[in-house]
Amino acid sequence: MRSTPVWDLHTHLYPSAFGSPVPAAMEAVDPQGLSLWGIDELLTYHYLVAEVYRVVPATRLPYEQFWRMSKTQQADHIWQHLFVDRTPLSEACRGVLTTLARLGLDPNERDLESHRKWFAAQTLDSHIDRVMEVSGVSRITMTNAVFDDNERNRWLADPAAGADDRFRAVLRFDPLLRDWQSAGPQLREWGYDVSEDLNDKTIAEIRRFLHNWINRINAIYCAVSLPPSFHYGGPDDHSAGSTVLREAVLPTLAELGLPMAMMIGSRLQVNPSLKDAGDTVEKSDVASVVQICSDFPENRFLCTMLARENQHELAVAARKFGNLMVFGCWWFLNNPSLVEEITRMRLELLGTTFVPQHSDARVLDQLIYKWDHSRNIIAKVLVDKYADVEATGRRVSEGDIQRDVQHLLHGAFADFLTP
Ligand code: RAT
Ligand code: ZN
Repeated sequence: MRSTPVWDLHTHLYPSAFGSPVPAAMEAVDPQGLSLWGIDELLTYHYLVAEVYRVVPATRLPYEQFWRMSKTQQADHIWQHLFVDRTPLSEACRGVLTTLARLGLDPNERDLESHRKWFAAQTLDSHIDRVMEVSGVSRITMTNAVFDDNERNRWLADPAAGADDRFRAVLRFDPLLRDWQSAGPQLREWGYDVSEDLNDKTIAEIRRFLHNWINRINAIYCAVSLPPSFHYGGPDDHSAGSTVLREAVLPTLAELGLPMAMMIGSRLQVNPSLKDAGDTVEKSDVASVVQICSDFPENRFLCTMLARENQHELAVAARKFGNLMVFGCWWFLNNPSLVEEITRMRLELLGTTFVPQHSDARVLDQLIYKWDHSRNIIAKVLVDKYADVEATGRRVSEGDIQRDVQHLLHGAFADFLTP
């Protein structure tokens, strides 16, 4: 489990060609750069922004004041309150310590400057290699948000930006399914002849848009995050989102042989002052996933859900549909107790036919802790399951274990991409 390479199927990481706002040895800083790494980015991860507002509330530090602070000042604030004044017990805090320790830094060091010095002496490309080696990640899948101006313009300016063999691209287009009212005018601005009405011409133009961008970035799948209220009601469901999904997105993906990833259950911006940390979780509708898998047998679906309450029903759905691949313990589920419970349940219902984890890393170095922690839990669950099998008298060989682990960390996803 520790030495088998992982194909991480969902991250928010980028190759160095996308620019980096982090100071590094002999490298130019790109303030809007997308490739995040280093100690200040680790400390200002949105999971930790939410946590620092538990201990220094907005009545003492108004949100606007926090967002006006420089990245270094924000990191100092989080370090002081979560790592110096308190024991860093939460999973996101512990993750920073695991990361520092596995990079050879001292997790007892209270002086942030010494960590900063170490990171500032690295160069990004060699640091990417180092982090991949330490974390055992052999391939990083990006999330390429085409409706994000900063990212889209980088692809347009440098078509080769994604050509780094360590990375793979994923076309992400949430507004297309969540908000046709604003996605339509955007497409028009980009030269696609769409109207508000989802007529045949408009559907053909959405398909052309998808083809163009899938080809431009060489996407290995397409992805959306859907709200807890997401509902798909079958062929008679004429809501804009369902129409775009049924008539434009899924036929395009079936034609190209690419899977569609649905990440369902995040309710956006319940506290907008927290920015990326302001989203929450609510229970979602597994019946819609079942309907989609049944209505589109020519398509393949990757699915993860955010609510703990949806996990059992989703795993059962995967028993019914070979075109459904359940993956990951997403965001608020990425805590040891929940990863263990969910992985155990999935193994019991699905054998090894699921992808137990993805990192969702936003900061390169997070690959280290996300995979270190997850590998330990997946191994613990497997040990129990092998013991149960051996209790029947059936022997489990080292070769069996190697094959199973390789499948869980790499093969299940790779095979699903190219069946
Ligand atoms: O887990 C996260 O970091 C979230 O903020 C989201 O990025 C989520 O994973 C997503 O891809 O929408
Ligand atoms: Zn994500």
